[in-house]
Amino acid sequence: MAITDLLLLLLAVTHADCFPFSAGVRETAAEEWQLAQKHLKQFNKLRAEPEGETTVMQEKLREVQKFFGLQVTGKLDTKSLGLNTNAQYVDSDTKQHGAKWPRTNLTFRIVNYTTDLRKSEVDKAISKAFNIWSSVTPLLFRRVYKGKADIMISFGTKEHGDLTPFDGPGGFLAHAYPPGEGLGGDTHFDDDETWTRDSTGFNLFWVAAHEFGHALGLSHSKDPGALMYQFYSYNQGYPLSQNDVSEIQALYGEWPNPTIQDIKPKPAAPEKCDPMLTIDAVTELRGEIVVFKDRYHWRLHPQHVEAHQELIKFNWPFLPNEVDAAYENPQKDRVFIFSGIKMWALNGYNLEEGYPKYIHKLGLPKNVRRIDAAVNIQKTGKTLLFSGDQYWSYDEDSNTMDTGFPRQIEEDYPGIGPKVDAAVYQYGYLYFFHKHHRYEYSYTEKKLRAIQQTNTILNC
Ligand SMILES: *[C@@H]1O[C@H](CO)[C@@H](O)[C@H](O)[C@H]1NC(C)=O
Ligand SMILES: *[C@@H]1O[C@H](CO)[C@@H](O)[C@H](O)[C@H]1NC(C)=O
Ligand SMILES: [Ca+2]
Ligand SMILES: [Ca+2]
Ligand SMILES: [Ca+2]
Ligand SMILES: [Zn+2]
Ligand SMILES: [Zn+2]
Repeated sequence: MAITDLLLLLLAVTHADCFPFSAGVRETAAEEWQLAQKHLKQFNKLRAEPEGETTVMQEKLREVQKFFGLQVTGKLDTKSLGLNTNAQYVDSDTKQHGAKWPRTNLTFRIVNYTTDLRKSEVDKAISKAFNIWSSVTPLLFRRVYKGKADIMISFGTKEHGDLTPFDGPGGFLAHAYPPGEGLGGDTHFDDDETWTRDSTGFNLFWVAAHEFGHALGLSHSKDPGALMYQFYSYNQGYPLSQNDVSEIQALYGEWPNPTIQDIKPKPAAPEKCDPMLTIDAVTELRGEIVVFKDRYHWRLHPQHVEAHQELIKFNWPFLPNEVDAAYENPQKDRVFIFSGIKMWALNGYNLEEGYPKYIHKLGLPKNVRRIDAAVNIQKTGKTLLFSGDQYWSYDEDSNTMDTGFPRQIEEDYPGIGPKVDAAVYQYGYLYFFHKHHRYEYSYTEKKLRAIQQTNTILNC
């Protein structure tokens, strides 16, 4: 039986696919990249093959890891944002379409325990993880203490009885078998990981809920905000997104007696090519464009057509769930993020010391409670800060507000309306976003040149 889930730590391979290099891709790097992709394809092919190939597979994985670790990341331009090597990759291309349990009453047994947590804590995490799925479907899970259960749960290290050995700390975190007899539904956790109740190690409840999704027949979701997304990204609060709920209900139906009120699936990820798309903020970041929308962001590398979507928290766990405005100061190599009356300075994936700060430290009056949009004009060193129908000009060299501001947006930038959602400066043009339109403004001529749809920025 093929395994549905391999949780991989460390290597965000699909990330690499989206933005492995900075603007100037050298030929050798591009060649290496092609080679890496070839390796990855082979690796995926092996992954899809039945057990017995597992040693080869593991070897291949190590090879790929080594390859990426030593070659690709080694060749990264230090100024590019590159791979988020903190990313934990959950891997599954063994689609389980149609595999489901023929009944809704299922049994589980916790065969043994990790020593990282108290037994009662493990019990609690496991039953909470089952409850996540039973609260939205007619599924019922009953715990048994001996003999066979549909879902046998165990912790093991290295070879642990199914010829699919774990790999020590990092790498594979857990795996689960799709519905079926015997090994079907069984869920194994790598006990070389540190299992926790919080986010300090790997959150057992979170990984268990994800794995049980596979044990019930789900494959991975494309929605970066879904529990069934391929990357581990622990979040407090209700873990299911609308996408997870739809998928499980497609298999088992809806919960016939919806009395539980605290079920609030998170809304699905915004679609980049939705003609009515509006955005929260946009900035450049070391040559890439980053577009913020709800709790998600897209990253668009100049060499790629496809924008890559992730949760904001995935790359910057310290940022709030939603942001108001963002801009880059390329001289200082910092990106500034605004949300409410606070601002954060990013150095790549890291938070600059001394942040978050209050936006009033910039010299804004106290009655400004949020920034709608921010943009840095490279050639003047000025940063324009928009709030309501006014804007300010901040001098990045002297770190002071320019006199003569605020000014009315409509007076200086006629044609874009009284307010802006987001702004970015590229190729000598100022781009303003308001609702589902993008306004292209010539900075030098102070002239509106074109109006497009907001999603133009995402190559739609
Ligand atoms: C499932 O379990 C519930 C509660 O124990 C029971 O009432 C019901 O008849 C069972 N259904 C099936 C199909 O076994
Ligand atoms: C738990 O059970 C599994 C499967 O029987 C076994 O391989 C593993 O060694 C056990 N782990 C511990 C910590 O006893
Ligand atoms: Ca089983
Ligand atoms: Ca491991
Ligand atoms: Ca905004
Ligand atoms: Zn998975
Ligand atoms: Zn196993």
